[in-house]
Amino acid sequence: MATPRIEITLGDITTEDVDAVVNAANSSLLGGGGVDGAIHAAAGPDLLAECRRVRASDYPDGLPTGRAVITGAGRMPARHVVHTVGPNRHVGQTDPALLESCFRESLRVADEAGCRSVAFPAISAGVYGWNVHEVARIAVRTVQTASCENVDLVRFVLFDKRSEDAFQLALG
Ligand code: AR6
Repeated sequence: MATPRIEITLGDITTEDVDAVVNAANSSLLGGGGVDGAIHAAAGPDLLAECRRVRASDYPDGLPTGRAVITGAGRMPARHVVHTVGPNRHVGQTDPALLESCFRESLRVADEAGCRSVAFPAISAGVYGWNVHEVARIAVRTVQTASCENVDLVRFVLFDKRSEDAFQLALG
């Protein structure tokens, strides 16, 4: 068991050649805008079909905030997508423990699936309205205190310079 090393990069997470890409999904698991829309567009219809099956069989009421579930990655270079639901500030979900849970659970699920490399976006820093500096602090701290059997690389893939700077600052 070891703590994964952290990399920070600017880019489009859908092009990452890692074992698992984390999706900032919503509880429906059926796609949406932002990074979720980009991942479904890049992965193609097989991902949506698998999400529908997972939703129907395991989460008929939707995936709860802070939880994570793994699927294939369709046409993306990655092998898996880990879908997690971040807290939505606009509906009063302001507890940092919920966001910490997204990063911890996603890492745990990827680790259990044997993944060695995992790419994360800035979960909840877009439509769900969290300050990217707070997201970055929670994300970095959660990975730095994690202990994994298989995951040895976590790459935060940020979509804009401001987010990249926030993560660099949090990493110190
Ligand atoms: N690669 C990396 N990061 C990206 C990409 C990309 N291709 N596209 C956007 N981002 P958001 P949330 C960044 O809104 O706040 C969806 O509709 C984006 O700039 O995607 O967790 C879901 O279905 C921002 O920094 O996720 C949910 O309904 C970060 O990813 C809801 O939005 C997260 O922004 C989830 O909202």
